This record gives sequence, C-alpha cells and structure tokens, in this order.
Amino acid sequence: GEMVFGKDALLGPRRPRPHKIWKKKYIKLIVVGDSGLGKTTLIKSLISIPGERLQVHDGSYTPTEQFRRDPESLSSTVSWRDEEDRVIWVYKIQDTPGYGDELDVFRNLKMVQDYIESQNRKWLELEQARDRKEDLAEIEDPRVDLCIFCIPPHRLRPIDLKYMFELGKHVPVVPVVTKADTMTIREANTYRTEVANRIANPMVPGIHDKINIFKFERDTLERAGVQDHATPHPPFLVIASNDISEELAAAEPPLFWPERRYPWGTAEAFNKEHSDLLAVRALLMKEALEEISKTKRARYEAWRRTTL
Ligand SMILES: Nc1nc2c(ncn2[C@@H]2O[C@H](COP(=O)(O)OP(=O)(O)O)[C@@H](O)[C@H]2O)c(=O)[nH]1
Ligand SMILES: [Mg+2]
Repeated sequence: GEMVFGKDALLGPRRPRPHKIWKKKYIKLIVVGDSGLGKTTLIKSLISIPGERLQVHDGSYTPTEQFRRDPESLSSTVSWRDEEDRVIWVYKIQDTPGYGDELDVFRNLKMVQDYIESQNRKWLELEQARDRKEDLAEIEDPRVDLCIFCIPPHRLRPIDLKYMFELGKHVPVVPVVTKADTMTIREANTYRTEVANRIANPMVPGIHDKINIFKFERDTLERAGVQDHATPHPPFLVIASNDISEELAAAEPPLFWPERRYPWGTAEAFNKEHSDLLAVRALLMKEALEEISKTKRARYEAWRRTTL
C-alpha cells in the first residue's frame, strides 16, 4: 500500500522553502537472503509509520511462485515530501522468497538477477520509446538501487558469501545480520568482526573478486548515527519484530517501536544498545538517498553500454 511518511518523529522535521518545482525521485531496494531470516519482518520494521498498524503485504510466507508471477505484489511503497528540496521521494522495498525455499539456491539467484535485469530493461525501453511524451523524470523508475542482504546470526556460510558475490555483480549490497537478539553481546561483537573479515577475504571457491558492498560516505554514516567499527565492511546487526510497543504507539506523538518480548526481557529493534536498525533506517531512508540515487545512475550507464 501507499502511505505518507511525513510525520515520523524518528526521522526528524523538515523545513519548507518555496519557489521550487516539485520533483519525484525513486528509490528501490530489494531484500534478499535465506528463508526464515526475518526479511519480511525487517521490511515492516523499516517502513512502518507511527500511529498505523504494521503495513506491508501479508508476509507470513513469501512464495517463489508469487514472486515469479507478480513481484509487485511483494513490494511495499512509502512516499514522503522533502519540503526543503521540493522532492517527493517514492521509496519501494521489494521482498523476495528466501533462497532456502528452493532445493537449488542458484535457481533463486537467477530469478533475482533476472528481476534486476528486467527492471533495467524496462527503463531502457522507456528511455528509448519514440513516442515518449512525458519527461522521463515523471515516469516511475523501476530500477533497483540497492540490495539489503540478510545474513544469518551465528554462522556465515560459503553459500551466503557466494550469493552475495554473484548478486553484487548486478546491484551493490548492504550486509545485514538479522535476529541479533539471538546472540549474546560477546557473540555479536565477535560475529560482526568475523563477517567483516570474510566479506573482505571470503576464501570461497569461485569468488575471485571483491564483493560489491555499497560504500557510504563517511559523513553520511556519521549523520545516520552509524557506529564506527574500524573494519572496512562491518555488517549491521539488527532486530525486527511483528510486535510493537502498544504504550509508545498510544503516546503523543505516537512512536512506532517494534520489540520482542521474552520471559527474561525485551529486545527493542530501535534501541541502539540492542540493534542497529534505527541507524540503518536513518541511513537508507534519509541520509544516503542522494548517493544511493547517484550510484544507480552510474551503474545503469555502465550496464547500458554493455547491453546496447
Ligand atoms: N529472534 C528473532 N526473530 C525474528 C526477528 N525478525 C523476525 N523474526 C522471526 O523469524 C520468523 C521468520 O520471519 P520472516 O520475516 O517471515 O522471515 P523471511 O522468511 O526471511 O521473510 C518469524 O517468526 C519472525 O517473527 C528477529 O530480529 N529476532
Ligand atoms: Mg518472507
């Protein structure tokens, strides 16, 4: 469903500035990873807004057949107005079935790669259409900007690295470890370093090049409140949940606060001590928008040259 993202206290206020033409800008993320890692839940936690129920397609199960037939039905859109720059951001997150849903992981990889390719082709056709009446800026941009790559907690497997590597040939990857609440503080710290090291040096047959990890600007990371971990590609460690704090949802202003309640305590998705999700949200939905958009244009030009 479509909704307005203007009143989110977590993303902060925006100031108006008149005398400029409104322009639409499109961002599309795709979320990929093994089955049951919490991809669908993560999407909900990323884009839901306060005062509303969790809003996404029904993601209790994400069937492969549905993705093949109608990927759009597994996507969620939010849009909001940047009053200062007069930009309407149309932000889409595409869910995918996990690669463990098929016996052959590479069938799933191929399906996701084909999807990304098909969106590039769609854009190419739009660009080249002879009888194009509208300004291209008025047309919805279907191209994929970025992939959130979900990594299981505790163990990083060769297949995860291989998949990340292959997909990175098509779209830059942001590595995210899900279900961080299943690791102790010590385990989480060790694992963060281990994943960063393996991404830098995978030591998996068939990976003969750098994995294409999206490189955010230092300033951008800082503005988003991302902790500095001193390793080159630290993954984000996140918690997501289908449950929210009813108390904070009823507060004024209402706050969207996903949490996981256990007999021994509560893990909070947006609590910086528990999870990087708030920083990821600030990064991907606010601070890095321009550089994500810019990277897409450069990547597309390269793709276009090899395709034509
Ligand atoms: N412990 C824990 N469980 C989670 C987390 N996020 C999602 N889950 C649970 O993992 C299960 C699978 O989640 P889902 O989003 O459907 O995974 P998907 O198959 O990757 O889309 C659900 O029962 C979720 O409640 C998390 O951060 N921590
Ligand atoms: Mg799912």
